[in-house]
Order: sequence, then structure tokens, then C-alpha cells
Amino acid sequence: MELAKRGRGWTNPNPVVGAVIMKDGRIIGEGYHARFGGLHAERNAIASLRESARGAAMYVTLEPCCHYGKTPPCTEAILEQGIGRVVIGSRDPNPKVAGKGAALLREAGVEVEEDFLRKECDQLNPVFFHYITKGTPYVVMKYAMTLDGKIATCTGASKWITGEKARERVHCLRHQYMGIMAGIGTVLADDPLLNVRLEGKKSPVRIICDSRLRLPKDSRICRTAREYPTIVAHAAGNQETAACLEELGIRVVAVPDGAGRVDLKKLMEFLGRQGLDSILLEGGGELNESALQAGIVQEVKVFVAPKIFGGSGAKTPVTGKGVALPGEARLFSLEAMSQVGEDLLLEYRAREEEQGCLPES
Ligand code: AOF
Ligand code: ZN
Repeated sequence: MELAKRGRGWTNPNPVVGAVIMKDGRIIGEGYHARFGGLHAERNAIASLRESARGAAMYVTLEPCCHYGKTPPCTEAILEQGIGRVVIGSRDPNPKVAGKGAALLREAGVEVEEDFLRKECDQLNPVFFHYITKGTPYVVMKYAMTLDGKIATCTGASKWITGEKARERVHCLRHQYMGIMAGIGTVLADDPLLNVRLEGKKSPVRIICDSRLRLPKDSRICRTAREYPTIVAHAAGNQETAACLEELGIRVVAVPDGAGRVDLKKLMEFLGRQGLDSILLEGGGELNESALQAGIVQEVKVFVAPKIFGGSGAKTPVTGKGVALPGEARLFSLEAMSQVGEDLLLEYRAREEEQGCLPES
């Protein structure tokens, strides 16, 4: 699992996978999937061998593939090496694999154990499981708030809520997901770049929801559109403005919902078709509410800063209409909590997602 994590951000839309080969209680080989299109974890582990793996055991976080994709089947390499036992963490919901990898190995006489640390292994790839089965990006709503639930002061100032460590963590998250999405309100208020400013990490595709195409030509998003791929989704923007933005290198798409706003479900289908497996949603409140209402949010990550702003007009993470009764609330399950510098990071999965995305055991 630790090996698998090294591939984070580089393998999308493929999973992160780690593999270890054991013989006589010793690790004789290890590898991970390092980048999209590259060798799979199993083959990298085999490539690292300095001795024969005949009769050895392979521990792998995901069921080995048995299909010809960008690389030949891993099951073939495992059999060639004479590996006698394969211990598998996650099952692979990819229809091309889905149990066929494990079955093929068994039929060839390999001892196969499945569901080993399955829950922990599954947690490595929520994005892959969602995208391979649904075809739409896995959406992570992220925000930072004070103890009293504010994302800005009453004057609108928001720099900064959390400390440096938490802000650095956000940049790591941006590297991990293929897209980053914000509403025009946030862009007009903060003029953000929405890129990654860390050595050796990559930036996501920027997606701006801008119903009426109000994105200013001199915004930092527009000025950097040739450097960082940018998509602007609108509902009722005029042709001329759209053409202007396109000239700056921005991809402009019309996804109207019939009520003058962007249809987020349709936008997710479009982005999925473009190959985007994951999106970090960085609000603000209006877009967050619309995203929740559209049912496109799979995960929520909240940074809580040890401060209080107060102010009845100060912005909160989710605005819009909201629900009328507590019983109508959207429900989430706590997945993890950790301290990042002086701030707290709370990570939640949407309840529907929890039931819907993982393959049956
Ligand atoms: C990976 N890395 O380590 C393993 C994967 O297009 P390909 O040939 O790279 O195959 C991608 C599929 O292979 C992927 O959807 C998953 O089902 C399976 N296993 N993929 O990218 C790996 N073991
Ligand atoms: Zn493979």
C-alpha cells in the first residue's frame, strides 16, 4: 500500500497499485504503478527481482489484470515467473478483469487468496472504482473553515484561514486529482490561479462554472490559460464572449439546465468523456450547494482552522437554499481525521457512494 501511494497523481485515470514478492520470509522484489501507460505494479516488482521467484508469493493491492491493454496481462508475467501464490487486496471492477484475473491464475495452479486487507486497499482507489464503473469523475468537495464555520470574514477577506501546512496539503490534493472546479463567484472574489505550486507535481485541468460567461479577460485564469488547460462551462453566455475566451486558449462548453444555470450532471458526463476521472471542487458556497443538490459529490474534505471570525454576513461553505428539516440533510460517513499543522482535516464519504461504488465481495 505504501508503494502504491507513490504513484498518486501520476497514474490517473488508472489505479495506484503496489506489489511485493516474498520468498522464505524475505522481500525479493517490489514495484508499483508509477505513471499512466507505464508497466503495472506486478511487472515492475518482477523487473526488480535479483533472484528466481519460483515458488514465491506475490502480494498485490489490486487483482492482477488478464487483458491486453497498454501493457500485456500481468497474469502472464506471474505465470512465467513460476510464482506459486498470489495474495490480492482489492477486486478489480474493470469489466475486462473483474474476477477473471484471479480465476485465470487459479486455473493455472496458482494458490490465490483474495480480500486480503481489502478495506485498506480499496481506500487507495476510490477514484478508479467510481470512474471505471460510472464513467463520470469522482468529485471531492474541499473547503477550509473556521471553528464557527466561516470561509471568509464579514468583509470577504479569506487569506488565510488555515496555516501553511494545510495550504501545502491542498496543493498535494490538486496534484492528485485530474481536474479542479470553482464557481465564477469565487473567481471574481479571489482571482485564483487554481494550479499547483510545488516542485515535481503537476497541475489539474481547471474547470470554471460560469453560467453567464462573466469571467474577466484580465483574470489570472484567462492570462494563464495557455499554460494550464482550462474549461469554462456556461448556460446562457453569448457567442461573442465565448469566442473571445476560446481565442485565449480556453475550451468553452454550453451545458444549460433549462433554468439558466449549468447542468452539473451533464457537465460531469462531458468531463468523464474527456477522460477526467476526478475533480477537486473548491466552491464556493453556491456551486457547492448546486453540486450537492445534483448528487455529484462523492467525498468532502474539510480543513478546520482553530479560529473564530463571527459576523452574520460572513460566507459559509454551502449556501443556496439548503434543506428545510434536519431529516433532509445529506449524510456522510467519517473516513479519516488528522492534524495538519495547527488545523484539523476531516474526510468524509457520501453515504450513497459508500454503498454504490465498491464491487460486491
Ligand atoms: C494499472 N496499473 O499496476 C494495474 C492495473 O491500460 P493498461 O494496460 O494500463 O491497463 C489498465 C487496467 O489494468 C486498469 O484499468 C486495471 O483494471 C488493471 N490493473 N492498472 O494501471 C496497475 N495492476
Ligand atoms: Zn496488469
